[in-house]
Amino acid sequence: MAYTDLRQYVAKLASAGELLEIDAEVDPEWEVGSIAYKVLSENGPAILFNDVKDYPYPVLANMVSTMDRCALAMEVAPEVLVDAYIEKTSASDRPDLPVVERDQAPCKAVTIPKEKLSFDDLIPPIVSNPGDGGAYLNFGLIMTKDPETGLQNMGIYRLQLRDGLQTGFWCSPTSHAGMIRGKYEALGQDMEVAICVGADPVLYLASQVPGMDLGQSELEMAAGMRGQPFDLVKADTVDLLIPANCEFVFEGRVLAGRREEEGPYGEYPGYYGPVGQQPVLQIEHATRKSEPMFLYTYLGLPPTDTHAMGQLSGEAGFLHKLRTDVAPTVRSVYCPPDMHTVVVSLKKTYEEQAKHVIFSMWTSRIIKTVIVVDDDVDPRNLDLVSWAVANRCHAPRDMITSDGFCTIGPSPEKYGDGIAAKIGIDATEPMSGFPALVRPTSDMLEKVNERWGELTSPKASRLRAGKGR
Ligand SMILES: Cc1cc2nc3c(=O)[nH]c(=O)nc-3n(C[C@H](O)[C@H](O)[C@H](O)COP(=O)(O)O)c2cc1C
Ligand SMILES: [Mn+2]
Repeated sequence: MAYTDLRQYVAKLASAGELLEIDAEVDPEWEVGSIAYKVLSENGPAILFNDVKDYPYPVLANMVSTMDRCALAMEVAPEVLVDAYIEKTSASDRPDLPVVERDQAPCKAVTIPKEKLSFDDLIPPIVSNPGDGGAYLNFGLIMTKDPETGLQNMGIYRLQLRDGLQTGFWCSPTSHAGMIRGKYEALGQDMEVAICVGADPVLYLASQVPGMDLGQSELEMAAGMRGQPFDLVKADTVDLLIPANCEFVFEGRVLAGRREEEGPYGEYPGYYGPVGQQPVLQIEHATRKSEPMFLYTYLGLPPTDTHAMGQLSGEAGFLHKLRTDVAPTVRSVYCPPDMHTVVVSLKKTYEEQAKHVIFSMWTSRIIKTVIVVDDDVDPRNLDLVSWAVANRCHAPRDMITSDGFCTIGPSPEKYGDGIAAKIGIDATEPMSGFPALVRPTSDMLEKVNERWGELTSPKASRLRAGKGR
């Protein structure tokens, strides 16, 4: 059964042992981010902050920051997560998106009267990292509409909170929202926006599916991934559809031609992004559930929600691409959570195949480093991967670099206007011949496996203990 809303997902997190509830009061200015960072760096659970200082509602953090939690979000077993993601994001028959009446929409249970509208009562002023240029609303599903086609887009863009019910609105010019905003700017018109905070986590995963065309609907994608229709409702003051079961809705306009200083902001490479002149969003209307829960994501060094969602979409997308473009004998793909590296395990069927894998992965704008290993190496086992690089890679022959690629992401290592270099490491054995590997034969290991129960029985352990070992 698909999740109806964020609270149902939180209940699932709790029953799966994936939730830490913190009842003590915590400070949004430094403590929420620090706690989220600590728990993430220990690969810990999602966190429900029940008492954020001076804020009336609970705040959920780190909701999909591991592949296991992404699997919970998609309601599949972790072992089949990547395959399920490939299948569901490429499925063509997606369930409907029924539009429900306004009074049936839980997200509109409470409308905040205009004269009482204030960020203070609605948004916890969380500063993720000490060098950030202030508090941000950073995990809202942001709806916009292409003024030429009328088609709606959904993505996540950070919003720097300011006085006067205004926020910064930074979106990369290569994102759909960036392209759409450019169209409004050219028309000299404000851009209508609806920000939906807290919903079925599948909507968040769908918002990050890469490679979609401008105009392709992330909402439809989400319905497909969820395998069930979900309800939408018309926003009150802007011409956009929003998930009926989200926790908070903010409606407003990005002001044509206006620019203000935005940033700095701790970005996913683990460095602060620069201050820039960015567009300004004016919030004019807000509604909420009767008992809403806010949603926050820590951003900085991996792992975070951003890295886990990138890891999932990367592994799925790259596995699919390599199996179709290069070879069906690509065994598996691992994306470490830095967002720019991919390790591919391949059963080579001709000598140069690893190079073809490298070039295929270089065509992705996000990938900088490609490591190819043989199919006897689990790409997730970075110790074995580095063993393969040490023993199977002859650098002058097997390492290739190339400069001058357009790339995405705010890594400080890039130079010029988003230009970066790429590296490929072929750590596969040459097919022309290599010494035999040192290890027991598979026959020997199979026999050991057959005896495993006997070898590890309590009696055998006692005998071992008796020998003083
Ligand atoms: C937590 C989080 C914050 C993000 N913040 C931004 C942002 O501020 N600006 C941006 O351009 N992309 C941001 N992204 C990435 C976009 O949401 C992502 O590229 C999305 O697919 C863009 O969708 P679109 O191409 O339909 O606009 C963020 C992603 C996550 C997970
Ligand atoms: Mn889009």
